[in-house]
Order: sequence, then structure tokens, then C-alpha cells
Amino acid sequence: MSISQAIEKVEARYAHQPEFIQAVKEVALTIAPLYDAHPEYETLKVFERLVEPDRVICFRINWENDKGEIEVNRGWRVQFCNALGPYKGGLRFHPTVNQSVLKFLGFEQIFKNALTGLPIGGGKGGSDFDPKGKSETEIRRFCYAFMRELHHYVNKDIDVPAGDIGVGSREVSYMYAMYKNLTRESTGVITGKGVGFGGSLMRTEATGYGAVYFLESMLAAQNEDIKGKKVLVSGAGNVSLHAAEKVCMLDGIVLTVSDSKGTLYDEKGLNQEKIDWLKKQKEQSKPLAEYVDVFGGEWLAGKKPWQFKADIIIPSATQNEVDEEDAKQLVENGIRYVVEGANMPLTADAIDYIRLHHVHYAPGKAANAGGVAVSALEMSQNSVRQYKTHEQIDSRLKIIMKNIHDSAAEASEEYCQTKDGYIDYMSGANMVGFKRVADALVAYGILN
Ligand code: NDP
Ligand code: 2IT
Repeated sequence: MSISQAIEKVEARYAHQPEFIQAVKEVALTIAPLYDAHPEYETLKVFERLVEPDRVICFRINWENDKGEIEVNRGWRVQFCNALGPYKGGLRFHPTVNQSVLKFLGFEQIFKNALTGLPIGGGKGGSDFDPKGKSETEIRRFCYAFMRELHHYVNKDIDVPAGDIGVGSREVSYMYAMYKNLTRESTGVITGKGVGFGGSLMRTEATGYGAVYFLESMLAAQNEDIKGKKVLVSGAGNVSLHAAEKVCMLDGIVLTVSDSKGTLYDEKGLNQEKIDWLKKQKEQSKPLAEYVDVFGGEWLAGKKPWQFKADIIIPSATQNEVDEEDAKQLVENGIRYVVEGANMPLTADAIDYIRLHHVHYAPGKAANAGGVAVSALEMSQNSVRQYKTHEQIDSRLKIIMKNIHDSAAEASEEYCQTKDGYIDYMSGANMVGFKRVADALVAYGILN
């Protein structure tokens, strides 16, 4: 079955899963040169196999709210592909979570994890539980209830979850506590744990910092650096605020952050004091808009951050937050680099538009791989029951991000006929990630 036939099959079978189809097509449409060079991939139906998860586990979560009422949510774990190691990927708690969203995230995770060069397969999970407006005790009860179900399916050598939207170190620690309680095991079954009881130093910072390390390599490839460059960041969560922090540390100018309510614009740029304030504000679930009263700037209710002139954007909130109209505005405003902190933040049309206009584009599966990479370092620290230092993890993270950049750039040079120093990171990253997984499947024969 050719790749185009495999796409048709996915479109027919999963017509009701638009995000999943979007993620599959993005990979499929860029790996053709590699696929053509390896006839064994088609013989062994590698692509057709990879678009079908090993299994999707779906379960009910009953929990009790503060009024003593029973609430019922849906939970999932998509165990997509373990060709390279245990299924690995985060858990998302957000009302928009459904099978399509988790399958797109799990599919992307396979190739992202392969790009890190570490022994981890791809998976994703979560729930349609909405943490907004819930009390601390409700969050705790939900996390316990979620793991009461999930623990049947995960294990340090089988499937290792972590955080994602709505799941940070607090939630991971509650889930880990329930896992330990039920299994009497103290193992690396989940990553992003608190430092001091199994968590790795720098896991919290890793995704945002890693994305900026990737950006540094992109800029260096064009003989530029980040100093003085204007950057638009979206989101105000884990990835966004750490990406913003690293940009500031390197003397870039972060003009925006945002959330589901609107955008904060500060023409003077963020600094460490402002970022610390933002972190505290989000931790306490307080409005971003209050920033203006403390530091000045402008609050744009209901607006995205893409209307301002800048050099770089780091979209770090959620999928499809940059559409074709936004892409047109970004090109018009002189944006030259797009670095995806989030997973699939650009629609397919937006990607086409910016690539057509030679904007350098780093897809999430390459640029935000630093988080899962440090998760994998947490797994190995847990296995040997030793901790690495901050400096050791940070230098590994830098090396991993540089390797991802360089391998994607090399594949772009080998397979894509680009001109004027343009690097096709999307095709390059897809081909490198895909090849590592495909070669493992070929080596295994028809199992896996
Ligand atoms: P957080 O929950 O910490 O923060 C999410 C941020 O995005 C919040 O500011 C939130 O605003 C905003 N947001 C979420 N959904 C929407 C929406 N539908 N519309 C507008 N804003 C929205 O999540 P993370 O920072 O962990 O994750 C952000 C992105 O990065 C996701 O795509 C995730 O998959 C990806 N990612 C995360 C990694 C990690 O290590 N955590 C690793 C790699 C990728 P509000 O508070 O108002 O909802
Ligand atoms: O999308 C992602 O890579 C994550 N949410 C992190 C996954 C992980 O296992 O650390």
C-alpha cells in the first residue's frame, strides 16, 4: 500500500478524528523521498502499521467533588508504538480532550521521541476533566481516581506517562502517590515528579529551554543570534514561561504571552522579575490581565498575540492556534522564525503559507522534544537510583537539541531541493524520526 493509499484509508476510517488526520498527513506528505528510497517500508506496510495505535485504552473516572456529589469523566491512554522503548508521553487534562486529540498527540510523540535518540516509544493520554475552577482537594481526588484506573496499564518498562496541558508537577506527584500506594513500587513509572522524590532537575524548564536551544541553532545556521530579537510567545503555562525565561536570559526581547482569555503585550519586554510574577499568578489561577496594574503594558481581551511586529514567534499554548489568516499577518509583520513550543500549533494552511514565504519553521516534534528528552533522563536516573546535577542535565539537553537540529538540517539537505540557505526542518525532522522507527519495525519483521 502506497502512502497516498494509506492516507485515504485513515481519512475514511477516522473521518471523525480531524486532528489525527491532520497530524498523519503532515508526516505522510513529507516522507515520500525516504519511502521511495526504501522499498522494504512499503513491502512491510510500515506506514499503514504506524498510523494504527497498538491499543487505545479508555476508562471511566468517578470522583467526588467538594459538595459530595459524584462526577464522571472519561480517561484514555493511547499506547501508540513501542518499537524504540516503553510508550512515553504526557497526560492532558482539558475539556477538549478526546480520542482524536490524543491520537494526534500520540502519533507525533512517536517521531518526537525517536528524534531525541533515546530509547522511548510513543504514547499519550489524559481526560476531559477541566481543572479550571476546581479546588486543590478536587484536583487531588481526581488525580488519585485517574491513577486508580490507569495503574493497570502502566509500568516503568511498559508505559511511562508525564505532564502536558493541565498536568504539572503537582498532579504528577498525586498520581505517583496513588501508583505507589496501589503497587508498593517506587519506580520511574511517571516523569515530572517533584525533585527530591524521583524527579529530575530541570524537567520543569526542559521543554521551553529546549525550544530556545533549538532556536539558537536555527539562528546560528543563518549566521544570526538571539540578542535583541523580538519574540512573540503564546500561552502562559509551563512551556511558554520557560521559553520566555530562556529568551530573556539570552538577551532576546519577549513582547507577549497569552492565555485562553487574551494577550498581554509589553513593549518594554519581559524580564526575570516579570516572569516570576507571571509564574506565581498562574500558579494561583489569577488573571494575566492584572499584570498591567503592576508592570504596565496592554491587555488585549480575546486576542491572539500574532498582530505585532517581531522577528520570531514561539507558539506554546495549544493545537491550531495559528491559522492561515494569522500566518499572513505574521509574514506581513516580518516574522522570520517560527518555533513550535506547543504540539501542532499551526494549521496545515498556516504551515504551507509560512513555508511558501521562506519563514524558517521548526515543527513541535523537533523543537519541543526537550521535555520528553529530560523525562527520559529522569527514567534513567530512577533506574540507577542516582541523581544528575543541574549542569549535567542542562548540558545533555543542549546536546540533544543540537543533534535534533543538525540531523533534521542534514536530512533537509539530502532530500529536499531548497534554495538560498532555506532549511526544511519539517521534512527533515519527519524523515529522521520516521526512519528510526521504520528501521526498527523492519528489523522486527511483522511483530510490533
Ligand atoms: P500548561 O497547562 O502549563 O499551559 C497551557 C497554556 O496554554 C495556558 O496558558 C493556557 O491558558 C493556554 N491554553 C491551553 N489551551 C488553550 C486554548 N484552547 N486556547 C487558548 N489558550 C490555551 O501546558 P503546557 O505549557 O505544558 O503545554 C502547552 C503546549 O506545549 C501543549 O501543546 C503541550 O502539548 C505542549 N508540550 C508540553 C510539554 C511539557 O513538557 N509540558 C512538552 C512538549 C510539548 P489557560 O490557562 O487560560 O487555559
Ligand atoms: O508533548 C510532550 O512531549 C509532553 N507533553 C512531554 C512528554 C513526556 O513524557 O515528558
